[in-house]
Amino acid sequence: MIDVRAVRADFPILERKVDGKQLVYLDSGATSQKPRQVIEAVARFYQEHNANVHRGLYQLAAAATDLYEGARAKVARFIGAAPEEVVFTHGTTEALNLVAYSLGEARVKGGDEIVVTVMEHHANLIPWQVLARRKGAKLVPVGITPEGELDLAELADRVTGRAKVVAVTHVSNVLGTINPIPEIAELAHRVGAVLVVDAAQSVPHLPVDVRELGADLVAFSGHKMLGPTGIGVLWGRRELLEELPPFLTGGEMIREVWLERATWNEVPYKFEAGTPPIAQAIGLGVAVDYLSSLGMEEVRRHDLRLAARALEGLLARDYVSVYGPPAPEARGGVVAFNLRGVHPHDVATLLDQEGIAIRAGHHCAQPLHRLLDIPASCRASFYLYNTQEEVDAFLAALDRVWKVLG
Ligand code: 7TS
Repeated sequence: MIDVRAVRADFPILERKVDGKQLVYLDSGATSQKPRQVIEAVARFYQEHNANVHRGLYQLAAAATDLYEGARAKVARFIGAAPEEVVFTHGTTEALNLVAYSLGEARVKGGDEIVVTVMEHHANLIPWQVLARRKGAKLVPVGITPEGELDLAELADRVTGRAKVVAVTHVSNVLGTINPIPEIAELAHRVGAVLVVDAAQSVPHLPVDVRELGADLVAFSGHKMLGPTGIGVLWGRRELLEELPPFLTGGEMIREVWLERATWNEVPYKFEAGTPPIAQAIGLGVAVDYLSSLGMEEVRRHDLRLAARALEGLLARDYVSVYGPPAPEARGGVVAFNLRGVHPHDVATLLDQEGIAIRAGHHCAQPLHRLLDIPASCRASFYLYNTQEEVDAFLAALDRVWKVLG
């Protein structure tokens, strides 16, 4: 079991007051807070080791390169991958843009189909829209069941021989739904399609082994898993990464350059043009150490306990509508909801006056909100530093909001 008191002592921001009230941070789905181990590692890099990587012949540059590559090895171990399959990007969004561009160049032509779901974050939708338009390919959306789970029967129908790509989120950032990726991988691979998984909400919260997942390309962000902003990961099967053309071009990603042409570096460097986010990658390595020391099974158990308590409390209030599966085990650590007839922005604003930070809006999932026939929703999301008392404080505060606005 996670010793949440000990964990909280590692997160300096949690001591902060908001308008004199103790901060209750329930927006880790947007970005997580950072333990001092990560904050100190980033500061230490700039104070003691700062140099550019992969080019300097002096000791400082060699140390910086070792730290950067050491972080890659840690991230690889964390997801059950080989280091050369781990590409550092600036975040999930950049990783998915890279994939849509490069996969588009290598594998997609006019008339082909790209299967997406209605629960995608815009980061796993717009790049595919742009690719479809560029290539004259067709975007094929898959819906959800009334319970808020992916409609697997519809997915099986949609993934035909015309599908070149299936792009799906592992965990919905609104519904919380955990999608059965191994099952989806089988459907995709049966027709020779590539499976791209947006793992931005899963790698921070669940034990994820990319081999067991069965996907071909997996993207996630450091800042949602205790790491710094500006660092993300694209994992890909080595053969596929080798086949794909580069996305960004320039320094670092080349082997040899003439005035009129160039050859590409080996993977993963082919996809890391320019100076990478060095301090951020090192910070992510320390974040991964932190998560590993607690154990991702324990992190999952802790999130689940909190989300289950929140879900139970929300479902018991007749003035609340909850979106997504009613069973907590079917979900990650996010719970989206609305108060009957109350605008979600008003809910978030009143909770903020009590020091409680939740997110309200469309959470970069407008098509999903349109389908649910709501303009926006409130979302509480939990992580390893949240407590049951915080969940209870949130529920009690909601009752007060309802008294004022209901
Ligand atoms: N995919 C999913 C499922 C996400 O939840 C997010 C960020 C992204 C992609 C994009 O990640 P980024 O690091 O490149 O921005 N989600 C959210 C959220 O739910 N609230 O703020 C950001």
